[in-house]
Amino acid sequence: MFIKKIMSFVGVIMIVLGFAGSANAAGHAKKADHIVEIKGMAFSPKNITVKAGDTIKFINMDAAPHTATAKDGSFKTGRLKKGESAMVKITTAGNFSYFCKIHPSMKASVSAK
Ligand SMILES: [Cu+2]
Repeated sequence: MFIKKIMSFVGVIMIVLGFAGSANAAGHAKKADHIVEIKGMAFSPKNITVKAGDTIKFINMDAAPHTATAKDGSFKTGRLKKGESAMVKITTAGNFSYFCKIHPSMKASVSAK
């Protein structure tokens, strides 16, 4: 009887751990391939080389809001406040210039191979 209780308790623990494990795996799969920080009114790194299909996470470290908006419209983060981030996917090869819609003098580029 007691053993049976222990076994079912262990079973519950295993299920909980299993869920935690799969949630972790899903989180890991969503990790960006590249990270661009927006800091001091600039994109860093300013020029990044990726592979077609890669994801880039833009993180705004500034107090000012920023965007990362492709000139040709192929990707955009939307407005990012301090500490916010957004992930975009570069679906095709090419050179993509992008800028901040709020501060258009902030320019950078993505080169996708
Ligand atoms: Cu900006």
